[in-house]
Amino acid sequence: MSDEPSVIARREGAAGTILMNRPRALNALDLPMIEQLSAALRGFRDDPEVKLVVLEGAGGRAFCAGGDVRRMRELALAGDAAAVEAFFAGEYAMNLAIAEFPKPWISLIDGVCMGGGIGVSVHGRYRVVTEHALLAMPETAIALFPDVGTSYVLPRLPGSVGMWLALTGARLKGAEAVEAGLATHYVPRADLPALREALLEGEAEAVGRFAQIVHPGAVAAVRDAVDRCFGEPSLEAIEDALGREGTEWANAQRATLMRMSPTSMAVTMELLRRGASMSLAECLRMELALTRKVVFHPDFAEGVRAVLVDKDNAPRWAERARVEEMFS
Ligand code: QUE
Repeated sequence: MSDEPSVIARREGAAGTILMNRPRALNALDLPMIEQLSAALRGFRDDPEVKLVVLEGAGGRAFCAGGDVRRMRELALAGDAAAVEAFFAGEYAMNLAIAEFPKPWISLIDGVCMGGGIGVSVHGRYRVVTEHALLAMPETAIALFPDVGTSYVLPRLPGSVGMWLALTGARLKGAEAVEAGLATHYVPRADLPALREALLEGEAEAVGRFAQIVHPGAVAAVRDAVDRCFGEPSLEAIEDALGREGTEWANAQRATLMRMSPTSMAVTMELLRRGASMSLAECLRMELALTRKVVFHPDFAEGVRAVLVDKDNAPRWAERARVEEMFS
């Protein structure tokens, strides 16, 4: 139904609850949703009855698949820089407001969570994942870059895990996301209704009572290789290091990198390098400045076309652009 609200925010007991409700678009964030989420955040911040916030995605398949990049592509092709700016400025301001939110911000991630979905969850204290969660920063596939404050978050993950996730867009299942540090707690889907009920009492600590221990798994298994390869200082050196590994995993990572926008990968490396020594607010400002260049580079329209519009997954990338130009 087009008249269904795309964000449903209400007070339930001692909790403010927010439901991202655009399930046919996998709850991807458009500007009206960002504005409604921001308004809900302000309301809950100033309501003394609200002790914590619970954020969920509707439809059972997705938490939030990202941002409205199809629309950004149309706006970029139309040359509407002001509308592009309005979207990203609004989204990044919301990301910062979540980081600065003075009460527990608890995301229940029970499905796809990419890009903008990471941005509405990762800056909060509690990121609960289930066995159905799938987390990724896949922007290099559409010639964007890891944004929504992840230029702050990714360089602070263990070793070179952040660079690996940023360049390859690797998809992490729920428990793997806890291993990597993107998520904080693993709770089976079957226990989410009971956890939710407990949270409505206003005690964020309930999350800890429902959480199950995550043992070292798929991320631990590749961690040494990730650090050896993705800790290298240039794309060429990363590709060479992956070649030296000689494993099926390393070959698969190299094949993945070959499909990504060369410009986007170079921008991403520099972004994470800079983000490592900046505050979240500074990172978000850097990301916003980058959108003014990257969204209008031909690779972005081509990447969104290939992945989300025509879905042929056969982007024809431009030659790698000069990174200094993108950051200037
Ligand atoms: C990179 C992205 C996004 C993406 C795929 C990428 C993104 C996004 C979506 C998406 C997926 C399914 C939908 C939808 C959007 O996919 O930001 O509306 O139904 O929103 O490789 O950054």
